[in-house]
Amino acid sequence: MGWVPVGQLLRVACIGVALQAAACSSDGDGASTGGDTGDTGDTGDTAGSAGSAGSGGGDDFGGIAVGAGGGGSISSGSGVTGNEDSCDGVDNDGNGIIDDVDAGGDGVCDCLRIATLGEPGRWGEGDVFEAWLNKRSINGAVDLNDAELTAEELSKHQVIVVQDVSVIGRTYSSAEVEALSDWIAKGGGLMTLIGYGDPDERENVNTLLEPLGVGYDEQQILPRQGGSTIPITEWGGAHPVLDGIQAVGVDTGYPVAGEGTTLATGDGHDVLKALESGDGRVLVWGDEWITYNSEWVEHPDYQVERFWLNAIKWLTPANECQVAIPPNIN
Ligand SMILES: [Ca+2]
Ligand SMILES: [Ca+2]
Ligand SMILES: [Ca+2]
Repeated sequence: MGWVPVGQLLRVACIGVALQAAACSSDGDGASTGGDTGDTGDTGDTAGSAGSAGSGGGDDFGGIAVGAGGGGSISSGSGVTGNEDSCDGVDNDGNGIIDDVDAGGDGVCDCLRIATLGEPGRWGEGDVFEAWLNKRSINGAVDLNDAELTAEELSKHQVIVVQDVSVIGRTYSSAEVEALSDWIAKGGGLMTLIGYGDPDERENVNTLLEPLGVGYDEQQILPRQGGSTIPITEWGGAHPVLDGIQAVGVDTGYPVAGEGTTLATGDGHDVLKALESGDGRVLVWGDEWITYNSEWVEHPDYQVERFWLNAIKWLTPANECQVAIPPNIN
């Protein structure tokens, strides 16, 4: 439901694309000739192609170049090395953490196995999974979209982020819900998002969350006049996910209700809960705007990128793929 002032759109679009590849700079004054400032879908398309083209060595994220074709080599562009582990499921350097590799020092483990369910949102600019994450790890993000959730499929992933699952064309079966719950109990990390705009969007994600006793409430968090996201500034005390976080925006999401520790509240609603289930961990966030990297380009007052780094790290098993988060990331 997002609305971006037209005056900002040109700049947002160019910056958003620049985050993903050199598309903006290679396009010269493309922003002024494009003219189609209102079509956020165009930028999404660009993001998709730029993400895969990014393997060519453009280093827009300050450190790493990911080998072409995924699964290739990842090398440091900043000279930050010193870790002798490699992505093979073995603790090669014997420091107690399997595959703790981050050659670029960007805070995302290069060996991370992360996947998304459903489709990305289309309201903001940029896509955290197509662009930001793909630049920071070898595997990038696996797009499971409407795939059947089976034990075999889920076992391939350490972290799964649920995007818009109102569009998958079915309701998740009890077998799929059970498979997901089992995967979490065995150490999987699940994060759910909401606020994509479909009237039925709560149904499927709440189905997935039901065994955990948490879900999204019916009463939508109303948008604020003027089109900007609502800054969430009330945080629930000491928790690794909240390190260095003062504000993150939400826009037309849904409150989080039920089990878990409330980590964030805004406009009188709980918007973030954290749960542990067996060996796994779950974060339930009441919006989807954090998936648009325009949120941290346009909002230096938000710590969206750091929030993602904290969340992914906390959701990743404690003895796998744990790398340090750089202190200078907002
Ligand atoms: Ca290690
Ligand atoms: Ca290893
Ligand atoms: Ca990395």
